[in-house]
Amino acid sequence: MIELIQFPWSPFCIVQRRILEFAGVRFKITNIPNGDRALVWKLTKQRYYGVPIIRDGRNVVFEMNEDSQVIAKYLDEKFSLGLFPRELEGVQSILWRNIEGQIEDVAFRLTDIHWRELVPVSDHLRFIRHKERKFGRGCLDQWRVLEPEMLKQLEDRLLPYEEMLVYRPFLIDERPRFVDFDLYGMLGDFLYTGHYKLPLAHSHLKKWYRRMTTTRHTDFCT
Ligand SMILES: N[C@@H](CCC(=O)N[C@@H](CS)C(=O)NCC(=O)O)C(=O)O
Repeated sequence: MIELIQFPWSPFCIVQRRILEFAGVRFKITNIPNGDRALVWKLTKQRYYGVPIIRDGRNVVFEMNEDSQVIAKYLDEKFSLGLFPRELEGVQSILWRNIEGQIEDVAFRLTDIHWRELVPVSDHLRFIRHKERKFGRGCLDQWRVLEPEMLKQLEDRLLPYEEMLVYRPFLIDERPRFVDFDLYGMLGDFLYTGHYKLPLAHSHLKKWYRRMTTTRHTDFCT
């Protein structure tokens, strides 16, 4: 059985979890503390410390760089999900850079504001140290101050996606492609704490999000 190694509010982990659910296969989730990547390090033979990774029998699958989609492509091929049709490759590549850049950048900060509710006490020190080394001293408190501004920024950055969904049930096609799962993961992270809702003005996006929560590959078999 496929094993997904993750922590539950990670946007990138939500992407792969939803793809596995969409595939309709049984899989196992192993949660690790954000600050302890020993299992990932061991399984990848000291080649990777990020999440998610998946283990599928003897195969351990993980990303090669910031823009690779190795795991999603592995699952797509294994379960013939149709997430990466060749004719959509270019447009998907441009979109996922925007989704994992512009959208993720705001979403994860808004979630991290509530880190005390998410991170077990045993992991507090490692969590703060990791964030402050990457984003500077006091970053989590600064993000709290910037919360209203960041919410507005997210709403603005989501407008193109809302516009795309006026005409189609999914972002670029009549059925979900990889970018739908990618955006779903970033928004799943944003919604994870329960402190936020999707922007009221983006009504098509809200309906799409609901659709994306339950959609199954079998809904689209011809
Ligand atoms: N492009 C990668 C990004 C994965 C990623 O950034 N994961 C974060 C957690 S959300 C991580 O583990 N970063 C490394 C770290 O925290 O040390 C993917 O799609 O999996």
